[in-house]
Amino acid sequence: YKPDTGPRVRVNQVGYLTHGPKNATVVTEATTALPWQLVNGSGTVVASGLSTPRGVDVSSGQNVHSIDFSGYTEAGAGYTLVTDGETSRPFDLGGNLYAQLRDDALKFYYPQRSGIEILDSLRPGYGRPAGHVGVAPNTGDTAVPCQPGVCDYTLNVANGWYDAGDHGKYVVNGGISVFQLMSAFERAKYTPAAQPFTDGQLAIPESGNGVPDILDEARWEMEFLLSMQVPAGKPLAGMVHHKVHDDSWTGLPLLPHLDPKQRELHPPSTAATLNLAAAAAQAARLFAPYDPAFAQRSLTAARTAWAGAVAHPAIYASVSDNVGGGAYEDFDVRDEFYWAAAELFLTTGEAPFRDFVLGSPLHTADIWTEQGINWREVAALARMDLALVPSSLPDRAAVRQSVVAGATKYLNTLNAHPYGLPYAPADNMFAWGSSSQVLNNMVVMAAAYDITGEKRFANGVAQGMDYILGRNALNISYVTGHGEVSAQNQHSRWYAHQLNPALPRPPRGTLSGGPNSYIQDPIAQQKLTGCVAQFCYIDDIESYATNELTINWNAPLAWIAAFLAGQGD
Ligand code: 9MR
Repeated sequence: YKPDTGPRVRVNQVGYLTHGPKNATVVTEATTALPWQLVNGSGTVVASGLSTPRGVDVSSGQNVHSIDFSGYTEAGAGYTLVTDGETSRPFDLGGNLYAQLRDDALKFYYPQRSGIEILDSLRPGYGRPAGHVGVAPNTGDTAVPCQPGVCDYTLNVANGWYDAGDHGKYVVNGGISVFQLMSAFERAKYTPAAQPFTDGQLAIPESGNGVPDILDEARWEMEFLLSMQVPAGKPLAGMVHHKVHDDSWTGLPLLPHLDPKQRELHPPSTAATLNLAAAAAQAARLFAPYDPAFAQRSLTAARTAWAGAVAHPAIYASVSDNVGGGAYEDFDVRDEFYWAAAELFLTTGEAPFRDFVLGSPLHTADIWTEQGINWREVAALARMDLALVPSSLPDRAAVRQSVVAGATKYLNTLNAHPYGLPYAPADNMFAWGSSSQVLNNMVVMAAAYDITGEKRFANGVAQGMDYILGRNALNISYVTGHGEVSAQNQHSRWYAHQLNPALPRPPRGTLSGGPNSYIQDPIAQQKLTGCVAQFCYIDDIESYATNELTINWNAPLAWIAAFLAGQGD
């Protein structure tokens, strides 16, 4: 299998900030510097220079040169970069390149909702009946029983977002996703340069209710997370069920309201419980000005969840509980404890939470690994909030320094990488959802920028985006509808256009998981065996391990696009 990767000059196909860093990569046999020309939309050469040979890039196996044309600062559309007889795909130079991406990445969530009709008037082409509301053939999420023998009650867990391309809803993944959306909103509160999140921004049913749309969207998921808590008076009260999904996997394509399989609550886990505690504590402080009652309900849930986790600190989801839904297993919840304590402290200021934070082994550990932030690893989310959200934490200065140290690591990785990637996993093994790992490392650089004001960190974020939007070995934008050639067939049971042309493709602004070296689905096994890192990707709906869409991957995309939208031109 040889993918068509188009012209050998690789650029950010959306564009570059007028006064920001502008880098490209060219795949070539040449070992000495090549002349390049920047050509504007009317065909005039407006800048030129020489490439820098970078040798063989391990993430692609290609001999490459990099090109830096940051010196050119005229805004305009339809530029191309020409070198070695090749012309890049077109791109813009401008100041307002990321507001649209931010909004699209956030708009991804509404049609991902369960429990509510998706209005075609708000998302032309994407309208569909409410999923899992108890209307046949659904068994419904309005009164879901547990797996046999797990509990004697049912819960109404009809809200929330579907996790990904499947029909499952998983607390540990939902928690980090809604947290990052709320974190984008919270950052704007403390960062004067950030563009505000407004009511009416996202064309959702709640638009116009006086609450910023990003919080309304977050609340749809928060209501789900809250509803997953074990009721008072029941065994493990205060803990949170790990997930809800069908008793066996549904096939593709299948719209949510047509899923006939039995829904089941899976046992509570300490990880899910702490995840809810963290997200609900954060929600409590952010919703307070808009809906004090909801804020109070969230805080109460966060406290009872915390108590539940302290009482049951080692109840783990089973790795083999993966029939009909993902396992999301995690056998080390020290980071979840750290995160929940951090959020509870930031919201309440209470000494016991502060002391737990200060005593956690993760508070001073080097947590800035290549895959530092994901559903299993959340310590960095805590550390960044402790650094950025105002508080009386005694060692806050050291915490802020540690974030800068982590960001410096990612920046060094990026600077050494011929494709400008702030991601160089051990043994060159790209993870499932690698696009999100890249973006999450960029979130750390963005946090360092907020702490220091040093432009090199903001520039690192902009360069990371170049990779996501086309400066990569496959010459593809991993975000649907952004860039001339973008991912179009992400794995989804309802955006299954590839299988049924009557169904839509994923909406504009949908991130693909991206290269995954581990060859974990049948299409990858058939077409990608032996691939080198960046080549371990295929834009095929059946390749769920390289090309799915998820709520936790779009969240850092939205976070980063919002950051870059506030970077001026
Ligand atoms: O994103 C998850 C990835 O980190 C795991 O390696 C993988 C296998 O357990 O599962 C991924 O999550 C999937 C989940 O299990 C089910 N819904 C779709 C998720 C994205 O592919």
